[in-house]
Amino acid sequence: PQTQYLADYKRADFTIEQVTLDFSLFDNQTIVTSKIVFKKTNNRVKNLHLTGEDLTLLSVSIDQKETSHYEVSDTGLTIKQVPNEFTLSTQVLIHPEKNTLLSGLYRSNAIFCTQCEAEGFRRITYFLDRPDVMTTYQVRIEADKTQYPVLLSNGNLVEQGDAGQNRHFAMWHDPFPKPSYLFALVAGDLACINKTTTTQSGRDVLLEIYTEKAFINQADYALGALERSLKWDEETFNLAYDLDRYMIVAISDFNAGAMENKGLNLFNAKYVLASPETATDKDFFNIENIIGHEYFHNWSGNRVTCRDWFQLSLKEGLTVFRDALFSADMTTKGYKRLEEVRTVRDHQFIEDQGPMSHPVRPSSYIEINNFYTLTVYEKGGEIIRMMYQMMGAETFKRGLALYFERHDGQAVTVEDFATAMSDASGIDLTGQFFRWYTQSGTPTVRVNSLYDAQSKTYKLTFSQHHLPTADQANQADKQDLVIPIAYRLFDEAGQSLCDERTIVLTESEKTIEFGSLSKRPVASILRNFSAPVRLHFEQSIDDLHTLVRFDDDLFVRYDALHHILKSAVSQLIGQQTTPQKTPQKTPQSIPQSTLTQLVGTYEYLLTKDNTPAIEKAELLALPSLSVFFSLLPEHPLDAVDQAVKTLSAALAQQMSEPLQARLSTPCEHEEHDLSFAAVSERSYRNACLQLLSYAGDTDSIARAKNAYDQAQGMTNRLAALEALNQTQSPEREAALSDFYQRFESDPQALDKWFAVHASADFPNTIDTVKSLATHPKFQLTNPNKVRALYGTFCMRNLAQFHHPSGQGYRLLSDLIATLDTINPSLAARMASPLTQWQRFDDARQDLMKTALTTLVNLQPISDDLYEIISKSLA
Ligand code: B3K
Ligand code: ZN
Repeated sequence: PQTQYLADYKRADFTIEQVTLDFSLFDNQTIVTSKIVFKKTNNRVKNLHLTGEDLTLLSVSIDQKETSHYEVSDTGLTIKQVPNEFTLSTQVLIHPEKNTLLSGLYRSNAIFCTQCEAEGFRRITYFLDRPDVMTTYQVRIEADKTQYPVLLSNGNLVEQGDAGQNRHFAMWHDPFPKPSYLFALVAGDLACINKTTTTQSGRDVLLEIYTEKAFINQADYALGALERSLKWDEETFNLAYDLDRYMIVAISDFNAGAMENKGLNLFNAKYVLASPETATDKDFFNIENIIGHEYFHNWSGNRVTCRDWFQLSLKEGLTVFRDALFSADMTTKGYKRLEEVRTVRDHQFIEDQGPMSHPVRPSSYIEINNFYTLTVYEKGGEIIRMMYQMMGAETFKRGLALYFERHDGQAVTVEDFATAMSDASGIDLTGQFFRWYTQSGTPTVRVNSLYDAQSKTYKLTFSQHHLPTADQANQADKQDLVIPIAYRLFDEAGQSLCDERTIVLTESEKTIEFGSLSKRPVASILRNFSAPVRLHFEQSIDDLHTLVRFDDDLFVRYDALHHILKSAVSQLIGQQTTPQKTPQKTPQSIPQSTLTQLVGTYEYLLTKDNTPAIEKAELLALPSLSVFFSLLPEHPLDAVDQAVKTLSAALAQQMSEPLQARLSTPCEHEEHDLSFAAVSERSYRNACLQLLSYAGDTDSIARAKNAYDQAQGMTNRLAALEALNQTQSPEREAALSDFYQRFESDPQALDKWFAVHASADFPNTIDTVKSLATHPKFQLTNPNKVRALYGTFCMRNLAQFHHPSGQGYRLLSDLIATLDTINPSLAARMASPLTQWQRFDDARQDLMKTALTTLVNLQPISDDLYEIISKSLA
């Protein structure tokens, strides 16, 4: 496999003036005829090289004359001695009906659809399949009338009609020049709902959602979310939609979450279809967020796109940040921010530590699909957030406006973005700050505090530290960054001592001093997670409790609570590992004082605190085993697992009364009510139910079963099922079989059924997973099913996946080997749990590496999988 380097970028030798595509769709083959107008950008160039994969070439002509001056290879077509300007016509035959890669043109449940980002268009026809070659598309689609009554492509419908032999055609024209990765086509028997909305300038836009007929009654929420997205982007950034029509199509078999093709978004059905019976409030939240994200790409991605794929974060980081602002406006800032914090700290930091660590703008790759990562997306979004934090909302808006004004219609680089933002703000983002884009790894910020009672001064010293990473292995590769750190001081009763301020750390160490403090203050640092760093700040347990109770920053409260819980878990592990002559018989227990203080803080949250309910729920939710395991890297998984279980059970018992009291108050909202107040109430109550369920006693089983039986909507039903899933009880079995009967024919809801099985922390779960893999509703060709069953087991069921026998690793490597022949991009993604072997003990490391070695020796092996596995063994 070949490595691509950013440093090798060269602009294309040809521009494409326009393209006309004709698709003749049949059940057993598709013929694609293309007419492309090329013009040399450099007259010394002789040959034209086009990319193409899995295409059968039928004919080639130049300016209408058939030619034989060409060479075909596995990766492309080279036309020899071409004129300076000419029209190339090719005809190729492709097999969408056999395409299980879900890249290029493929069929999903009898619907023809496309996925072209990043390099899927080359599987449709020979082309300059690179994002800096932009052109206008005219597309004709012809297919059987009965099977494919709906024929869609980008832009405007210009003509449709009969084509004889029970066939029909549609012709689409997209007036906006676009790169090939934004091309889309859909043909199928689809139902549609629509709505007309009006832009601020008074233009009508037709919004349409298409789905399989059976599910069209689950599309209303998505349509509403789309309308809210249009409105929000105009109100917030003054960015309006630019075509007369915006279409979204829900597809069952989809590798990604969704795709922002110009005027014709394709979505994973999971992020379109939802009803209160089949989807949770969290599903609705995700749908709104992703609909927003793809819509916002129309400006940050489509109108201004990437020069090359190394610049992927140019569109993704920016759009992640834009969708975050949107979702925060639709819920609360704190709630949305915690969701981001979890993604970055619990997952992106792990990516940074592992074999695939890379900067937000990578400088090399083998397979670009492997770089649609948390680093490019989420850390990329964090970089934009830091710009926003440093320049303020208004200046940020001006910067964005300048960027779009300067680069509309262009394919640009991350530098172009940083330059526009610098020019608008007067803050230099192109120098030291720019290292955030080029340096990999998670910085550590250490904070030391010193209070001097005599002089009544308090000093905070901040320092930054950067460790080598897999891709930048020398300490010399790591330089100091620009790190905005928001902070505030409180007294020990939680009274504020100053307003929030931000220190921008540019040097390796810096001290700030506060005067006139008659007592040692409590510092609230890295408020709102103002930079994607690990914070090392030793605070006393009392200070942490003060912050949890009284700080007005949800992130700091959440983080302080995690530190308290971590310390309790670590105390428990300390007891376990105390050397003893005879094996420990007495059950471990948390010191009473620790427990009392913790329970006091939880009771405060439940009864006295007036935080919005949806945020309270976040505080009440105990961190997962995997979070504790990351917080306590010095301890083996098994010890952490044991201690977390002890802690959870103790808390559930101690908190039983106040939690039950909270749950006994009647609900104020109907279960099908999707208003923010109703969602918040449900989240809070379910957090209480979940916490109670850790007791695992007969009472909590009965309570959860009762909640399951009473449930009308999916939010409450799934919460109850997850509570029951803590115990191997007949009640759990009964609920699971009820769930199956209800949702047998709803793929999204059924995915939850697979996932609940796979997440159960029982020794026999692995056998359940194996047997569910042969269930008639399970399909390896459907990424959502693979992720629901295997993804949940291998990525979210730490204790069972990492069973010391290594059977989990074997299960996963067998799966990956099979998947690599079906869908390499998915296979490569599924490999991530194995690539993290460095985090585990020696015995597990050996077993994981054995699994990886088996995989790296697969013959054949895809580039996707090879890159991930070989890097993790390097
Ligand atoms: N741009 C697409 C992701 C495409 C994934 C290709 N492997 C969705 C998004 O980020 O909006
Ligand atoms: Zn995106």
